Amino acid sequence: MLVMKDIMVAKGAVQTANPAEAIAKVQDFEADPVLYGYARDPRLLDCVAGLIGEDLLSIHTMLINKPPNVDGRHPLHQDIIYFPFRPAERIVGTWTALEPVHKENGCLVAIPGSHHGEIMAHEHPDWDYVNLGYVGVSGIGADDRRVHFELQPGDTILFHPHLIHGSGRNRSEGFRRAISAHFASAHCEMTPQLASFLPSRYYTPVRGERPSWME
Ligand SMILES: O=C(O)CCC(=O)C(=O)O
Repeated sequence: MLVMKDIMVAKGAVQTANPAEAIAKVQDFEADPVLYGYARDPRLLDCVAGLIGEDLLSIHTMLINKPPNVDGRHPLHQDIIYFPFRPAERIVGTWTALEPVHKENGCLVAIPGSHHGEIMAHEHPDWDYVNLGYVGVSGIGADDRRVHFELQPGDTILFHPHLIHGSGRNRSEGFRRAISAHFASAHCEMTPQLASFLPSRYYTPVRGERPSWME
């Protein structure tokens, strides 16, 4: 499990009232039965299987904690750049609100139709504080085509890994928490060259057949 501090807290630009306000993300929670219960939930897997088939691997998990008082923006990006699996059509991301999310607390945003586009070049945005590993599509800024996903707890988005998405600042007094996972079909190819420069992750069969490269 990887617990990521918010960059403003890590750099001492913001003092926190309690430890929860210091955390930006908890990644790779496969070893935690409660959190990982999300990625194993049959209701979620049924939706995922409807898009990419019954043989499923979970390839990334994340609790996203956007605390108040920090920048916390997530630049507009495509998740495909983080995964060594292809084709992209057989990867899907899920993102579930854990509390009401809206413009004020920095809900998820996305550019409609962008999943039809190619993989784009990404760069670190020119912001004063950007969390480690957060990159955005080169030159994109806050694109006016973006739409906001205002959701209630439990509402879940499923999205293509080419979809350009991100999130804004949390301007509320409270947290903006969400839980998220990515899944790939067990019939995807895994590209060792790509895998070699990406962080190592848990690739875990969660339904159906295992991929042949795991045998
Ligand atoms: O929940 C958010 O603020 C955006 C998260 C996201 O897009 C990501 O971690 O790739």
